[in-house]
Amino acid sequence: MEKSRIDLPIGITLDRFIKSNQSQYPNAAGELSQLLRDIALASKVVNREINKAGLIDIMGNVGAQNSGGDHQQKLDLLANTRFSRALSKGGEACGIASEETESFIDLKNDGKYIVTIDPLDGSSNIDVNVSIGTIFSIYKKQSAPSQPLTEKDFLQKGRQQVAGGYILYGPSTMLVFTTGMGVNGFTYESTLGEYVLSHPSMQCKEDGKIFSINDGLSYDLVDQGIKDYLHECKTQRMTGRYIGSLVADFHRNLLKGGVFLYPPTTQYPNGKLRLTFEANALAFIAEQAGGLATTHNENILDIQPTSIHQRVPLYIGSRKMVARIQEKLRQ
Ligand code: P6P
Repeated sequence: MEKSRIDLPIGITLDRFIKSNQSQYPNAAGELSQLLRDIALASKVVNREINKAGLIDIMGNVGAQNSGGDHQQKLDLLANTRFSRALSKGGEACGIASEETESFIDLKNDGKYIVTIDPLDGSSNIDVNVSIGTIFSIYKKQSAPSQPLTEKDFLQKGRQQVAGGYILYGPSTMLVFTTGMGVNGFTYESTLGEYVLSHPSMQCKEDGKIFSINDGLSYDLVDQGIKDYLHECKTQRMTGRYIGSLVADFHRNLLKGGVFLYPPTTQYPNGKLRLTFEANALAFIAEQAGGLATTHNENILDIQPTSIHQRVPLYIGSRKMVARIQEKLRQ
């Protein structure tokens, strides 16, 4: 007889997962574990505010733009405050760089790590109740512990990440992250206030039939190779799916197989998405799950950032599909 839900175990909570995996890190003294908990805590607060966005006056934009020229939504700023406050109080991060702020913030503590974060990606979808996300990367502070933070600490290659992850605020809220030993997904159980392991050892299918691109860009594409690739997808009757929230599009492709493309356009000659705040974390996850993330000719994780808000072209998802894009770009 099928077990009733009451008999089923709660499952492995994020706390228990982190604790049980901490022993795999010989030098771990628990700081990274605590930092991941701090990020998870902030996400629970943001999740609560997103879920009631339609009921209190936190929808719409604030009439200002961030350093990238994006119109800031009220929830963008609220999320930025929540994550910055949680990380500052937690004490494990000594600095934060956020997509919502021009420069990095030195938290002036002796934390070993720095965090780069897009507090609320896809925020233009908030008012129409479409899934949005948070994207974060964790790096070790490079400058000497006694020295103040410098911008160089925030210009590390994606391959230097200690951890990378995202929170997807969708029909259910999920936290997906990697510390370089595979990718695991946790679903938020709001009645318990816990993230519970729901997607252990996530793998990206080697190939897929879903391509994600803003088709409205068709006449703004600058690379014939991308036009040829999209034509090939359509002649092969692949499925076009585009949510307009990078985290949601990436997560679907991770689970079902597929590729997300944001190529150079006449408006964004270097691509629209940010290397530090978006591409690096998702590229770390993609690669750990067996997928791939590149620009035209470089693995995202190998790019040496030159500025915190640097944009890059992004092709990310099933390995064979990204490789096919590369072939088309070389023709
Ligand atoms: P477009 C949201 O603003 C975002 O940064 C990503 O989440 C999303 O994939 C992309 O931009 C959407 O851009 O130009 O298609 O609206």
